[in-house]
Amino acid sequence: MAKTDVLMTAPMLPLVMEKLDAAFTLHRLWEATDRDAYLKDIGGRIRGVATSTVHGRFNADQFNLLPNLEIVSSFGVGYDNVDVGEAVKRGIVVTNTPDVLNDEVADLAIGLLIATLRQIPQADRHLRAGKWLERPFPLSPTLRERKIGIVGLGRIGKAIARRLEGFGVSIAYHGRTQQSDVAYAYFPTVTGLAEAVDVLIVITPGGAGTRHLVNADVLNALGPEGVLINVARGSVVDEKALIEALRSGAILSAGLDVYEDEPRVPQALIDMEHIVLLPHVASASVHTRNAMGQLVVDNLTSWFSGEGPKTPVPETPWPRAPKASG
Ligand code: NAP
Ligand code: 8YV
Repeated sequence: MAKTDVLMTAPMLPLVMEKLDAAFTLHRLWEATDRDAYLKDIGGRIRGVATSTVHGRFNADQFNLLPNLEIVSSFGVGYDNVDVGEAVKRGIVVTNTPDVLNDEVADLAIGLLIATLRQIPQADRHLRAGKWLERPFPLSPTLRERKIGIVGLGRIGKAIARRLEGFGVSIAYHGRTQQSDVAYAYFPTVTGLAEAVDVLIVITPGGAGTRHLVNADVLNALGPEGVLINVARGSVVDEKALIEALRSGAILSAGLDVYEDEPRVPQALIDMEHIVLLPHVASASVHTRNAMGQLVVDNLTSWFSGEGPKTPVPETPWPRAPKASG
C-alpha cells in the first residue's frame, strides 16, 4: 500500500526524521529551491505536516496550498507558530508537545532566576578574566525573603511553583481565571501582581492574547528591586519598555530565555552586564527534546492509524466538539 504523504517544514531531530521516514513518504520543504512551486506540485498529496515553533509561521498561505491536509503536528508546547484559527475553519487538527517538557523548563527557569539574582555568569566571567586575583567578586542581590509572582500558572508554571516552595519564598500568581484548587495568592491583574511581588516569572503562551502583557506600567509596578524572568515568549514582554526599565533602574535585573525577534537579540540587552541572557534553551536537553520529538511522531502515526491525535490543542479537540445546533 502507498505510504501517506507528510510534509516537514525544516529539519527536525534525527529521531523524528528517521521514524517519519519509515512510516510515511516524507517531503522535505527546505530542500526545494522554489518552495511555492514545490508546494503547488506536491501540495494536493500532503495529508500531514510536521513543523516546529522555530520553523516560521504556518498560516493561511500554507494551508491554501495543502487542500487535503488533515493534521499539523507541531514540535513545542507553545503553538503560536500555527494559525490555529485557519486550522479550525478547515477542520484540520493541530497537535503540540505538552507535559513532557514541564520539569526541564521549570528547572531552567529556577536556574535562570538564581543565575540572575546571584550573578553566576558574571562571577564566572570575573574569574576567567583574572579579576579574582585583583579583587573579590562584589556581593550580589539575593533570593532570600523575596516574593515571587508567576504569570501563567499552567502546567509549567505549577512545576516552577512546586520547586519554589522548597526555597522558602512566598508565591502568588496571575492568569485570566483564579484556580480553585491552588492555595497561592491570586491577582486578577498583572500590574496588581507586580505591585505585590519583587520577582515576576512569565510562563504564558505567546500570540495575540498575551502580546505585551508585561509593559512599562507592569515593570514600574515591579519596582527598583524587581527582577523579571521570561521563559514564555518574547512577544509577552514589551522589549523596548524592558530595555528602558533596565537602563533607568526602574527594575533591578532580568533573566531572559526568549525575545521578540529571535534569534536576533537587541544590542542594548547584549551590552548590559547586569542581566542574564539565554538563547531559548529552556527545553533544550537531549532527553527532553527527544521526548518532544517522539510526541510529534506519535501524533502523526496515531492519527493515520485511525486512533486520533495524542495531544490535540484545545482549539481542535478530539473527538471533535459537536456543532452547536440552530
Ligand atoms: P499551559 O498549561 O496552557 O499554561 C498557560 C498558562 O497561561 C495558564 O495558566 C493560563 O491561565 C495562562 N494564560 C493564558 N493566556 C493568558 C493571558 N492572556 N493572560 C494571563 N495568563 C494567561 O501552558 P504550559 O504548558 O505551561 O506552557 C506555557 C508556555 O510556555 C507555552 O505556551 C510556551 O509559550 C512557553 N514555553 C517556553 C519554553 C522555552 O523554551 N522558553 C518552553 C516551553 C514552553 P488562564 O487560562 O487562567 O489565563
Ligand atoms: C522549544 C518551546 O524551544 O515548547 C515550546 O513552546 O518554546 C520550546 O520547548 C521550541 O519548541 C523549539 O522548537
